[in-house]
Amino acid sequence: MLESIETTATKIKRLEVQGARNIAIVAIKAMETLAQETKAKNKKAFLEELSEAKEILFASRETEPLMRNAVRWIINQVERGGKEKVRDLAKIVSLASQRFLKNLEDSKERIAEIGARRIRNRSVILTHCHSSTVTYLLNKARSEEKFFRVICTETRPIFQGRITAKEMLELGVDTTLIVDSAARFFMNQADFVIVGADAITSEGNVINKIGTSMIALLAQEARTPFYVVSELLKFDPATMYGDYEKIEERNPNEIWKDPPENLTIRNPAFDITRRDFIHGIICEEGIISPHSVIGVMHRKYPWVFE
Ligand code: RUB
Repeated sequence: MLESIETTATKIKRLEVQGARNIAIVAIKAMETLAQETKAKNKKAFLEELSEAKEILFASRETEPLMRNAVRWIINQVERGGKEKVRDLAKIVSLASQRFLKNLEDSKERIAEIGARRIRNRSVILTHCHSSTVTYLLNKARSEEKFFRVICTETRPIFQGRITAKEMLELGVDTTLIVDSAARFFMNQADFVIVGADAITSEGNVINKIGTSMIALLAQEARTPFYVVSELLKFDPATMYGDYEKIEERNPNEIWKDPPENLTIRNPAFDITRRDFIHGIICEEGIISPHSVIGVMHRKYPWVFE
């Protein structure tokens, strides 16, 4: 019965689906499919199925609180919906999924609107990895007839920067691809840096693709503003109660396919950028300081803390 969930989790693990938003979206859709196809006979069995699905999805990638918040919220809606029949419970999953997806879409639109205002004609923007939120924002700026230049890092080990570069070229944006280690060399040309996020902690630190914190560090040294674009629901409530965000460590094969014996290769997928290096977080509530994330979360999404 959990076939759709298993298939989705495998796709996420293998990086056939990439980026925090896309991961959350496919996970939500898999929950919906599960609810449509369930053979559970009663509420208890249905809730057990949802809980098993949750565990499988959570294990697919460790550093993805947006997906976790979405799945948890959907299950909460079912538990609190006051319904008993499986058919009605499945309907709740469907409605909750649609609502969450709509909120994600609205947030993306709002973030793009706000962020695009920061981009002027002839702005030069440096970005790292591939974030669908960043590229949507740049798409928005482009649709406002702004001409700007984008510098993309290639993003070792698996080159997500090439995806960004291709998307930018399709938009007709003047695009330059650089190796990750050339970021300092080009930083003085950039008016600002924009990157996405996988997670935001209660202290306002941001977790994103490995290399992001290095870029933030050198952006500060070059006095180049460093912005993060992120839906607020990438906030991880567990960090508030002392847990550290887990950093996924991936297969060393991604770095070197046939390495010499006895070589230790480490391949963390993400790193943590301290809030002091972040000029602002561009989110659905506006451009906010990393320090204020927790307050904004309490106001806008209080259920996250339950
Ligand atoms: C992708 C990555 C992206 C964030 C944000 O890493 O770090 O910057 O996930 O993306 P990976 P989005 O390729 O390992 O998934 O804005 O699309 O949520």
